[in-house]
Amino acid sequence: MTEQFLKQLRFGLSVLVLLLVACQADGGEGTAVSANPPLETDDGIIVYEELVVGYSQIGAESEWRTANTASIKEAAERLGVELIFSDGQQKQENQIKAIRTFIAQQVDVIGVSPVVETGWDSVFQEAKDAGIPIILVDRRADVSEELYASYLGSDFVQEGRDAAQVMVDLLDGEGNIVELVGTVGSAPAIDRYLGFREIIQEYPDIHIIASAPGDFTRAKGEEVMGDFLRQYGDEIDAVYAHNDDMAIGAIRAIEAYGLQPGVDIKIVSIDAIRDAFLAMIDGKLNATIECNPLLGPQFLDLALKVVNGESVPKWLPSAESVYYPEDAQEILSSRKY
Ligand code: GYE
Repeated sequence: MTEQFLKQLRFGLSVLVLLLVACQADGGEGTAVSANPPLETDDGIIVYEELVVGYSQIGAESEWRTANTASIKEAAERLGVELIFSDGQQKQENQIKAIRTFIAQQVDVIGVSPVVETGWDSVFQEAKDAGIPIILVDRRADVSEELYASYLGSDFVQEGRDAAQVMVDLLDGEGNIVELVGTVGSAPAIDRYLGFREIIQEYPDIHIIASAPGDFTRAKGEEVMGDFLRQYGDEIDAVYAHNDDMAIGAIRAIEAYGLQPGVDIKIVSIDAIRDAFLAMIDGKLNATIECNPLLGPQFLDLALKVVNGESVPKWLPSAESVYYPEDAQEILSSRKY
């Protein structure tokens, strides 16, 4: 009887031990997970300090881009967000690699400013399959809406229309324009090209006599404007540059050619960086259309909303305006980029 009881007790104990071991094994896994702590606070709401964000930036082609990068880094620092930042050096393949690394690192959200519009479907699908939302910042990608949570950025078509309207007024409805196009295949280059033509086509005496890529850089803007001048000389009445940096390059080329930028050749560009205000004060640039690069705070606000499952708009447009030389001096002091 006693032996029978002891046997049962031993059996019971060994079951208990087995159960404890099994629980511990489970707990062991739990410990491994908590080394990489789950996001939620006690009330289930994720806060900035818990957020891990991967950001794939295009590079550093312009002053706009430098201001954009600084804004994202500063906002992350201020809010306590862990930011893993990658510089794509103008190459889509580098950006795709960065996104794949972010997926492997299991970040909470991926922000990306796509250098060109197309070719993102597979890598965005990989992020979606891994449950990591993508937020497009500054530039749109040509993918289906299910592949990203939101797009934060400007209306580039409208910027092109605004630039054209200003140009029509400057030229008084007639003249020859040369165009410095941004990075080939990029959303702002495509849309600024189209928006500009939408308006210009209504003016039969205005002609776009040449259009070539200047890659959004000063150096290329200067080089291409030099080519335009050698080819068309003083037939050129105006330059439309898809960004201020290329306009500043064009100003140098026009001066080297012996003409007066802003006077002999009118210039309209986009971004509204500090140097554009300085060029307007010097009378060398006739107008700049604002494109706001200070997207850091809005991006992280969106990121937090997305991980908390809040609904966000598919497109959050930035607020922008047009600036002219007469206001340049006054506005310059308050410019943040
Ligand atoms: O206008 C240009 C830059 O994507 C809106 O990229 C941005 C553009 C900006 O390098 O200066």
